[in-house]
Amino acid sequence: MAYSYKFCFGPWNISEGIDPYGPTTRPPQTFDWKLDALKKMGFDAMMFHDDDAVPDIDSKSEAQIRKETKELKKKLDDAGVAAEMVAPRLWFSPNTIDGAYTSNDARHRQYALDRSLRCIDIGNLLGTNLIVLWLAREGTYLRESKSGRRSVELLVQALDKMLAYDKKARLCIEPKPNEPMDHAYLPTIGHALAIAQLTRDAKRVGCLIESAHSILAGLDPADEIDFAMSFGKLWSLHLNDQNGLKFDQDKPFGSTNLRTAFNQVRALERNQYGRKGEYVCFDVHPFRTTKPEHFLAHLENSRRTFLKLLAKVRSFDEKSAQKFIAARDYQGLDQMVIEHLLGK
Ligand code: XUL
Ligand code: MN
Repeated sequence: MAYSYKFCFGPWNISEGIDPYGPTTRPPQTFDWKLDALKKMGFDAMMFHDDDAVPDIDSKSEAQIRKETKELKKKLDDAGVAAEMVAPRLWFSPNTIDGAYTSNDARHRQYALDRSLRCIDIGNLLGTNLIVLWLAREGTYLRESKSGRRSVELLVQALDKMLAYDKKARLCIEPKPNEPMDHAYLPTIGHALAIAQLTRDAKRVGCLIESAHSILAGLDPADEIDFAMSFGKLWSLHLNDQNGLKFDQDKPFGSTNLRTAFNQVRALERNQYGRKGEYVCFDVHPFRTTKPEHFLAHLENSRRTFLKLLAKVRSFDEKSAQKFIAARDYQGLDQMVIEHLLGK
């Protein structure tokens, strides 16, 4: 029997429209409003940065962090919503101006590590052992300011300390090739899976694919999905869309390229993504022009597009496709895919 997928998004996906050249265009909403919206829309889980779970986390004591996390867990339980993952937000603090795990300042590296360990604690209290690491500022504007070799060593040290801190924690690397930096040390899924092999427990280091990040790396996200899933390493997913090699756009899933989106859903189906409890998360943002009354449309639309593409994947005429493939008639196959997507 065909199985169904579970869906997820984060509080930051109900965003206010600020960009580097203009202010917000929609009023902020409270966390409770966002959780209520998620529940009403019938999503299954919420993903968190550590400071989505505990705002102003750096100014709070361990005891206060525990208290607030437990309060959040109660809210989630009451709403019947799971916490999918927790990610340390390592890119806002004055301590991470020169990067986090690879900062040239040992005190700042320690800050990044301490914050990551607290993030594991928060995950445990929220009922998830999945820790997502998007490294943001681990790149450098100036190649000569850091040694790439040393940075890899520092990254491995940080991963090892997290793995040693909690034997159940699973570290999920979310690669992105650029933005906010021009380059990153872990730009692709290949890099994420390779660095896992250098750690003390490679089995507990996996990855998260974001469609836009793969596209920014010049790769096809469907190929990244097949690659990661060949290693059993795709533990989370941020579906969205992206118009070429520009800034990260976090457009609704399928917004730019329906066929690429179709192929991502196809890769997920062929690899049985979700069978081990993984969620389909949408890391999408409303367009800046979106009015407050359409605040949630990008999330509903992303799921709607996903489900419509899932129906297209499941009704794809595999037999006819195989005939075209056997005859090396890829022209015919191409048109068949286009007409299938266009519908009657
Ligand atoms: C940044 C990005 C992040 C991560 C979580 O491009 O995608 O929101 O998903 O830290
Ligand atoms: Mn993401």
